[in-house]
Amino acid sequence: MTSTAPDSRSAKAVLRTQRIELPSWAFGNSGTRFNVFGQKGIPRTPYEKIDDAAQVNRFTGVAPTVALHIPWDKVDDYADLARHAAEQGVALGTINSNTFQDDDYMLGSVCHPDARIRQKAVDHLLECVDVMDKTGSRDLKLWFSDGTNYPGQDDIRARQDRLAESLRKVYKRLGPNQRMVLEYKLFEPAFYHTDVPDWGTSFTHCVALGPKAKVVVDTGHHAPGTNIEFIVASLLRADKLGGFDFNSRFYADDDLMVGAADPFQLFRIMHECVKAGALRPESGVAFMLDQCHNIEPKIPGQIRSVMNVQEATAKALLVDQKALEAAQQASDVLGAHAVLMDAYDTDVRPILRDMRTEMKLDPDPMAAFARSGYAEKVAAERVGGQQAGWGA
Ligand code: PSV
Ligand code: MN
Repeated sequence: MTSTAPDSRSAKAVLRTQRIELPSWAFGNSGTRFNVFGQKGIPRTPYEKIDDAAQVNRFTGVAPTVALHIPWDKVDDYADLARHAAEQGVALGTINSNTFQDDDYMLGSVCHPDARIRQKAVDHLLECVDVMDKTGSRDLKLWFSDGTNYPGQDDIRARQDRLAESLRKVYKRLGPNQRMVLEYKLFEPAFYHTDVPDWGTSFTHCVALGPKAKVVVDTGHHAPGTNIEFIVASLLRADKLGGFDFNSRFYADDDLMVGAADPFQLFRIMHECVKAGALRPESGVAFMLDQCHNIEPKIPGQIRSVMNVQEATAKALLVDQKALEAAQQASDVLGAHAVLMDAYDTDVRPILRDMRTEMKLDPDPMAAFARSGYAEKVAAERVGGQQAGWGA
């Protein structure tokens, strides 16, 4: 029987067009609630964060946009920041909102019982859309730390009503080419209930809002053992997957490099994306990283993460879809599983090295970055000033 397996050439053609967005905050100092660890050469301004992100794109060739977090990346002149990004070969991407780092939000933001605080949060979200107008960004990313710590603390249903009303106000403000993407998270910082804890809640609100509202799947925001690829498949089926915040977890929201904890899971997620055609830019699915590197150097941490996504994608592209479908139709349980595992077990690193060479990149981005001397250069130059951190 002749093989119907996709060859490495067709996989490379898709991999070349893959786009992975980088989070500006991944380049700042990070840590846990126990300590934020300072590293040498950390950017002091959004401009310097963009310079660092541009290095990741320079060595991987597939990370040409940088997501901003407001107010962490607030600047006087966004057109100037966009110009600076373009000079570095990248562009500004998703605008992430922040309604979690203000004393007023202790009991919530858009779900808060006090109308004044809800309005303050909505005003911030509207300000983020103003920023999007200036940066030309398509997506407003919403994540709410809202929830309660104790049963009875607030009315769960009333909070959902407040959430719906606040979201409606922001949705109305979106331009024709703008979207809002609503991220869910099981728990933390609230420990009893969270107002957007799961994809069902996010989905329900997005459906009620309309076609410009989509769900974001942050891979770190699930209970252990959750079948994330099922969620991805379901959202893709309903045309409601706005994108990913990629990272990985062993325990909770660990924010480790994507694919580090469970590369098989990442492959299974990418398999659903490939099957649904979600890698095509027209699909509107944004592949973003959302990681805080606590102990590893930032730029190599991001390069490694991009490579991990590429490797999972390459394996997913190698799945023999025709053979898989035939085995599934024939109720051949082990045959179908074997088709999937054949792709997963393929060493795709030579394919990616080839592709990089064809793209006039170094086949080994980690080594090439280390050799470039950039890390030593910024460590020597970036002396004084306030290093960016998670929250600045
Ligand atoms: C919340 O845990 C989250 O995943 C949201 O995306 C925030 O904006 C981001 O982390 C900040 O790192
Ligand atoms: Mn996230």
